[in-house]
Amino acid sequence: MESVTTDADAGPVFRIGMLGPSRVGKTSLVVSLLTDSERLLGGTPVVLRAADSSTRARLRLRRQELDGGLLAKKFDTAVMRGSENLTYFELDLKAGQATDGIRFSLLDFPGAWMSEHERRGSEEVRQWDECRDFLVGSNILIVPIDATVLMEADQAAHWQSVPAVLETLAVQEIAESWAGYRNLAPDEPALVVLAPVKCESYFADNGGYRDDSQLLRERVLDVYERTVELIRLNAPHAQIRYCPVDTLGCVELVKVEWEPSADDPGVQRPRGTFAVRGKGKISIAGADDILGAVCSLLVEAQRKVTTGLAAGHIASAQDMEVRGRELKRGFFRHVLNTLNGNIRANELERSGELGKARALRAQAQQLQDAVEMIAGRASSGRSKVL
Ligand SMILES: Nc1nc2c(ncn2[C@@H]2O[C@H](COP(=O)(O)OP(=O)(O)OP(=O)(O)O)[C@@H](O)[C@H]2O)c(=O)[nH]1
Ligand SMILES: [Mg+2]
Repeated sequence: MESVTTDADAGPVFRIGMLGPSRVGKTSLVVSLLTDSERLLGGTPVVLRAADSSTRARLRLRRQELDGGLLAKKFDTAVMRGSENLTYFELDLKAGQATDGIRFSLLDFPGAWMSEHERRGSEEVRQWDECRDFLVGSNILIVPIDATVLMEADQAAHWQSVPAVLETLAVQEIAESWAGYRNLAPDEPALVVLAPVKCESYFADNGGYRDDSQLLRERVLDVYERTVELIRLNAPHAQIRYCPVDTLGCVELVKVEWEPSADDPGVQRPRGTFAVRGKGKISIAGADDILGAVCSLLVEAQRKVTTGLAAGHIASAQDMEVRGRELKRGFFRHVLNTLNGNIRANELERSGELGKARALRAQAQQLQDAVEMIAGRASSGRSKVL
């Protein structure tokens, strides 16, 4: 029992990697997921919070940028600054003032690193290697896809540029490695989310004028067909979901210009200009489906722990030298600790601190109830299990 406490205390086990090239919408999606979680968790005693001050500061900065763009009433996808560093968002899902919660570590990085050009310095190469290791070892891989690239391509030259603009081969290669790695721990949660973003003009459910959602889905599934196939082949247990998101919601695409890429001869990149609709109030759509899918994974992990299905896995994971230290640390032990709250409560009971033990169990129960409630909510109607 002792080693359980030590392992879970070692830090976050639930890892989420954002996988996508430059300007595709990774950072915006992270901010949307966290912003929308406030609404989704509203009415429950549970909060999803930045777990450290640098994560808090980064989120605030990004929201200010967004608000500024909306106040200016015009939204150019090239105006927002891209990420410059590898960034870990450390997040806690917890009940009220509880000290224990479910810790998530989410990685965001400058997507330009995926385009392996020759001028890269050694530090960039090192950081990209770190990213790749994290992505391959995560439980959840979120793949933001720029919907404007797929929906506004209407000439042969545009379509020829799509693989380079979306870096589909690099995405495919990492997703394949991820699936191979996940297959070494088939009991552990594994989820890939294909998440088209910048979808405002293709859905009629969030202030948009027309519904091209069917075409968007067809195009995404067509372009990422091989990626989905490779995940299925290498990790048959992994869930794959399609979850289109509007991170802004209150904008309409008014113009797209395909411009020659400065770095890749022959490649054209779309530059979209969005007009702000109405009062310019952000209206995130679809992010709740991603949060719901994450909560479903937690519920499933909890079920495995309580029915003892994970016990064999915990034992066998110790022996697997091939898997990284992170994976061996034991996903299920962490879930056991946080969702049950039992281990620390037992210790407190033994030392006579019954009031604290009771509070701890109540918090763990609240967290579990909220996670189950979110997992059980109906989807927005946009998402689909693939
Ligand atoms: N209209 C609209 N614009 C979006 C959406 N998501 C992202 N954008 C815009 O797309 C641009 C790029 O978004 P980022 O989130 O910075 O993209 P990124 O993938 O983090 O880019 P790098 O940091 O360079 O890798 C920004 O101008 C965003 O405002 C969306 O859902 N709708
Ligand atoms: Mg970014």
